[in-house]
Amino acid sequence: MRTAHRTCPICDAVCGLRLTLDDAGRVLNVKGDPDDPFSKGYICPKGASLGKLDEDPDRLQVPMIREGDEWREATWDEAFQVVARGLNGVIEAYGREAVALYLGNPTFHTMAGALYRGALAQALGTRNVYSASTIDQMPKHVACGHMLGDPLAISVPDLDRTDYLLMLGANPAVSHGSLCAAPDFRGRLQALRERGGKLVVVDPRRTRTASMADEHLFIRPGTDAYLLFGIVHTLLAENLTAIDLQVNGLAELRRLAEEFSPDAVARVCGVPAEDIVRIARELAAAPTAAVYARIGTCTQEFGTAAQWLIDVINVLTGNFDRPGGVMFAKTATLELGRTRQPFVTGRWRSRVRGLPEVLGELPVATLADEIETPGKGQVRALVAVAGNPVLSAPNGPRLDRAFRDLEFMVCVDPYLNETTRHAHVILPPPRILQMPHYDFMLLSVTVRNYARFSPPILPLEPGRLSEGEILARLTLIASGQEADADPAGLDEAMIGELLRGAVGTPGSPVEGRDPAELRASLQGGSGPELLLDLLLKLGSYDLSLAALLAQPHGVDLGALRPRLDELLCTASGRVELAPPELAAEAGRLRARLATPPAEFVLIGRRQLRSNNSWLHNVEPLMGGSNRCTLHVNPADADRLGLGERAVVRSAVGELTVPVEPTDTIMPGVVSLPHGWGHAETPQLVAAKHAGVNANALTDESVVDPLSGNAVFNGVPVTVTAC
Ligand SMILES: Nc1nc2c(c(=O)[nH]1)N[C@H]1C(S)=C(S)[C@@H](COP(=O)(O)OP(=O)(O)OC[C@H]3O[C@@H](n4cnc5c(=O)[nH]c(N)nc54)[C@H](O)[C@@H]3O)O[C@H]1N2
Ligand SMILES: Nc1nc2c(c(=O)[nH]1)N[C@H]1C(S)=C(S)[C@@H](COP(=O)(O)OP(=O)(O)OC[C@H]3O[C@@H](n4cnc5c(=O)[nH]c(N)nc54)[C@H](O)[C@@H]3O)O[C@H]1N2
Ligand code: SF4
Ligand SMILES: [Mo]
Repeated sequence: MRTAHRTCPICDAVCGLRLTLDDAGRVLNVKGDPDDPFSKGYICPKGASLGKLDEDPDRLQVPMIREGDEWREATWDEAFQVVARGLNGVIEAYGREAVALYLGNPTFHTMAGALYRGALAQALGTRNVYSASTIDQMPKHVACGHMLGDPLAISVPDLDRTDYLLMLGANPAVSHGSLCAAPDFRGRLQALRERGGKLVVVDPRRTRTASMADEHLFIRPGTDAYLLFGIVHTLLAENLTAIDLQVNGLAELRRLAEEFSPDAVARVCGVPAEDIVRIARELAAAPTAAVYARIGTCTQEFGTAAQWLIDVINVLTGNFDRPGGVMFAKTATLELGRTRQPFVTGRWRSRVRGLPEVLGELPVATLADEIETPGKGQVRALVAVAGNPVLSAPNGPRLDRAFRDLEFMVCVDPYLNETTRHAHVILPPPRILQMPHYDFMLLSVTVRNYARFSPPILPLEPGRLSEGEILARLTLIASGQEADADPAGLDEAMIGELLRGAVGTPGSPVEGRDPAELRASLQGGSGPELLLDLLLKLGSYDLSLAALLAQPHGVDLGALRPRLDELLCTASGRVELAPPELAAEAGRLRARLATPPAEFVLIGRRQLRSNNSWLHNVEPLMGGSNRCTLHVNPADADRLGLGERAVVRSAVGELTVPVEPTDTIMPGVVSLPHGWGHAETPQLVAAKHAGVNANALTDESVVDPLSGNAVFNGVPVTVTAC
């Protein structure tokens, strides 16, 4: 028996785990790591099942090649040769735009994903880059980009110090937090209340988080921007502002907020005007306060407007970039991707619908259009890494059909699933325990500054490729090299480029040094580890891979400190409260008031023992409340005469689903979890608990226009008895 430590890679909470393994490398149990200074032993049922997930017999062990309907195992060399032929064939026949790239959610969690996503996109040289960002947080990037100049400058609520937390469209008691890494989020919320603070939750459902709050307010789905404008209106009308930053656009903001009085917005959002006024006053009066919002407010028609108004409120109340308000983490690694160029979107547009590029990506809501619509630039091949868009993207069934017509598709994924079954080649990453782990992305949104590196717990079997090597080889193929090109070549190129940039950057810890000598001093057993060592050495905490290896439980780097000065990069040098792109949303909000509300709207929900589409093959996590049912308010269920099952129809699809009446959901709203719909999967456990694909109902033709983000909440539907 032996003990090993590792960060959990499943959700955003970055919990430290302590695993016990037998001599054969089997996981005997998984517990929270009590010595982790950040998670302090916290673990959830998913983390506790990491061993079962990792040892799932349905995980692919070797590359798979599909010929017609038949799958066969292949060697890595053969698989990469087929990939090279397939991609080069499409590129030669139609050009690089004919290849699309889709990067799924786990590319934000794995080292390989974080380090090679950019290189792979660049090597493919296509504008058809898509990712889970446009079905998740893209509105947040756009709002931060316009207000602060930096789309990656995402603040988090200072959970452990705030006196008042207004939370919209997030359910961290189930999701464990998102764009806010805080292990034991629930415990931190309890602590907030125990120290006399107040928690207010705004959600169309009385969630687990709402039921532990001081106050829960139902809101009509998709209308958060109205509610938030009502709060802004009140803060300005009652002179409750306490702005302590250099801002621009206050007069314009005042003009925009004029028409969104609490009375005017209450009719749309369903939150009573007196509550809106009271919350505005409470936010202003609290010693410190933070407004935090997540997926419920992003995946809606006014997603970007909502993200904008949230930070407007944080600024107006004097809670932006200060302890107890919202703050910015400072990562141990060099902050990459901060170009300090003015933030612009729409540098190119999608071919069919003309949707703007954001952060180098196009909206996944238009991927099917790009595959199906003939003409120059039509997508004919797809590289999909760690994603399951057939279940996760709007109108998934249309993508399911579109993928069938691709001339070539390669997936990097451990499973044969609803998406990867359309691939010609699947390249499986090794087991989770065979991969090193460092949260490049998530450690930029922690509620304390923190770092932790986990070396691989188990060695790779001879001949098995790490995920880093898989992505590096794909990148090399995409850049025109041979199928057997050495992945180390890419790592050296990336290290060289970073070093050359760093030695020439004034103020860098290695300014003026010799790149060759610095390269020689790097340590690490793989490309990703060498890159991590370098990025730590270029960071501002004087850390290295060796230093993190010496602290296997992680290092606490202190409470968050104000640092807007380092991040703000608008042309004016001020926080923009009413940038023109966002200000224009007021007009769209006004226009929308004329549309009569649908009788029923659909929203999603997350489940404690699930994670998007890929944990349903783990037996210990199945059962209990982890079922794909339609939540309906009992009054609605009675009125509609719903029995055990109902038929739900939207503009794009129809589903028959089991009904679960519950008064936790507001009347006029129904909720279906996403990630289900495993009817045709070879994963044996998941197939027994198939459920239906909620995204058969979500409409890919509707997006939040500024970010291109998909709309999963507030989808008009009809519900009838079955
Ligand atoms: N257990 C579990 N954990 C997860 C995941 C999972 O699938 N399962 N997924 C992970 C991922 S990828 C992410 S992005 C995070 C997301 O983390 P969260 O953002 O916390 O996600 P949800 O639990 O879906 O919470 C969204 C809430 O928004 C509410 N909502 C829906 N529509 C509206 C609306 O119009 N307005 C408002 N105010 N609320 C609305 C929903 O009822 C729901 O309670 O969770 C991560 N963690
Ligand atoms: N209706 C509705 N739809 C939603 C949402 C919603 O709230 N409602 N939420 C959206 C959100 S927030 C997100 S993030 C997206 C997620 O969208 P996707 O990222 O497209 O979907 P996932 O289900 O997370 O799929 C992850 C895939 O990665 C694979 N995988 C797991 N671990 C690894 C690994 O280590 N390496 C590799 N290469 N692959 C791995 C899994 O097998 C799975 O196929 O879904 C979105 N879809
Ligand atoms: S909360 Fe998230 S990170 Fe923590 S153990 Fe659970 S799945 Fe893993
Ligand atoms: Mo997500």
